[in-house]
Amino acid sequence: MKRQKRVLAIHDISCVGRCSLTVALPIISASGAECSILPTSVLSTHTGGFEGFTFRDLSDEIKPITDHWKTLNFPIDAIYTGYLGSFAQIEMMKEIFADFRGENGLVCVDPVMGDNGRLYALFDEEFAKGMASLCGKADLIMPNLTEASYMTGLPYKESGYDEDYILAVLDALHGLGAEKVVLTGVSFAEGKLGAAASDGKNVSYLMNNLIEGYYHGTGDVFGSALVGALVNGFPLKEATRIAVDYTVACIRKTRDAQTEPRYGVCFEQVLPEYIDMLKS
Ligand code: PXL
Repeated sequence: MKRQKRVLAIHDISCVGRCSLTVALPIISASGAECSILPTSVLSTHTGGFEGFTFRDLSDEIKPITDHWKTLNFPIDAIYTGYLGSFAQIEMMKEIFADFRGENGLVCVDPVMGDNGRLYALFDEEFAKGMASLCGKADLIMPNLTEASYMTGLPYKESGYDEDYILAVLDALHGLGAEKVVLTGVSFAEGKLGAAASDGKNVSYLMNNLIEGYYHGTGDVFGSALVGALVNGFPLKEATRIAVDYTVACIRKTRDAQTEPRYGVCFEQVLPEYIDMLKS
């Protein structure tokens, strides 16, 4: 029987404030791949800008769900993990990788934990160590510079990066065990921002124009667009180019629309641009 590419996206559901699964599902679906999901927790909103959010850990559901899946024996082309709801889920993810990684399957870990030099609410340094060990089980990891610093112990720098610093961070990230690393938040020149993509041999810098301001959920937009491009067969460098350009298009749209940044970026209206990039 013929089949479509399938991505398994494992993130929380933040009901309001576009991030994690409310972003991964539509973007990966737009890439043409089927997006299956495993929710790690349910929150009324994300934790970055709303008072009084609710949080329910779904760890108890994970094993019954995956036990059922094991009876169905369906192929998965890429597993994409993001925000995890508890420390215990880190070990659960390792089991899922072992049980569901297909023959040519790609395991992508976004070690979602923090930004701007700080961990998000609900995470601590112990969690960061756990995330570092999960990164060791992935084929591809996509931290930002904050997450990279918490996982490698290298100092966090807010700005003023040079290539030596970025190469040292990439080297330390490869040291965690992943073959491919895409590091976000890299900048070498004023007004430019992007990502460094390393396959362990070559490093490419994929840059675009910096748009001032803090836009929530862009890491998940970037990661989803990257995974969508990779399952469509784009090599790492080209997939990263697409993810950078799509994320910047989303931010530009949001800036022009003047919507409240904590509600996430207006990624929906630029999905046609993403689909066009995948046709190129
Ligand atoms: O976008 C990352 C993210 C995902 N999920 C939850 C979050 C955040 C960032 O704050 O709070 C629940």
